[in-house]
Amino acid sequence: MFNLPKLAATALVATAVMLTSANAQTVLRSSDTHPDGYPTVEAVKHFGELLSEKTDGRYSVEVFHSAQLGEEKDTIEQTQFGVIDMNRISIGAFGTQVPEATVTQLPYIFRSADHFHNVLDGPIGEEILAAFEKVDVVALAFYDGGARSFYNSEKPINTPADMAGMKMRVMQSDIFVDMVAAFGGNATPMPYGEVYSGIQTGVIDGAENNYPSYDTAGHAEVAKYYSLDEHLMVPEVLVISKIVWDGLTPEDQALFREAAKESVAKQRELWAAKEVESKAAVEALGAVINTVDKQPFIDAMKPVYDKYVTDPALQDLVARIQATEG
Ligand code: GTR
Repeated sequence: MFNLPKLAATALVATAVMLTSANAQTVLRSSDTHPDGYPTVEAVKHFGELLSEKTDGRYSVEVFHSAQLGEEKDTIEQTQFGVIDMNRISIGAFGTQVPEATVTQLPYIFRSADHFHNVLDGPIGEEILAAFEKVDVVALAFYDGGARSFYNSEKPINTPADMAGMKMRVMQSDIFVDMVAAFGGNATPMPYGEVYSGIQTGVIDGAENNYPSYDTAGHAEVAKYYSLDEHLMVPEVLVISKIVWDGLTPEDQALFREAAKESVAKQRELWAAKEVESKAAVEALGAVINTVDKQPFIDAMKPVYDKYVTDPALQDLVARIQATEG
């Protein structure tokens, strides 16, 4: 009869000892909207392994994939409040909260994957990462997110005029809404997890994303026309809650940064392979892929630049990005 409380008390003491001991382990929860196996999910797992090695097992990471912790916008708020420790998200999901990061959501700001890497791997990338502290997260590294193009259930898009009247899902970011409007379409902001049923039920005609998302979220099943206008290359970013960050020693903060930077090479390798694999997968499913003359699409984006790049500091940032080689 007395055994049960005694056992419970012993367990409590054991837990307390574990928590106060120098070998205490902290498992950080990290969110991702993508399914297990997706390049970003695997990269954050790899980051966790590197971190664990560097901290002799004091820190490790558990990745909650497939939006188990919620849709991106909600998980950002939870990360800001310290409810979720870490997050791998698209910069697009931050909307226009961080002006320096918003420039990466300007259509056609990046000319190629090389240009994207040259910008983000250098001082401009560091400047953009540092800007996230204003919104209570610490950004550790950028991952690849490829080029985003429009897809829909109706017809191939060859010119911006083909988008007239089409309802296109976008991320919940004003700049995405203005972009679709400038192309002549009707933007419908909605969470990623609602896109499949949105297209299936005809609430929207289509959306825009890279090949791996188009493939793994099943969108190719319901929207078979994929038009390669490649209007955006939005970086993925790995962030940690500022509340969690401020509780780390400067030495551990340096190890977190190191592990994050080291995980980038792995993500890029996985990403490059996944783009090829996903393109083949959607083609096998019957996706109709067309190329477009990009110039009219580029020209149509002037109002978006005029609206979002008014501040002289941002004009300078955009000019420096454009002047970067690649
Ligand atoms: C993907 C990105 C996700 C999510 C999604 C979306 O490319 O990796 O993080 O932002 O796009 O469109 O919502």
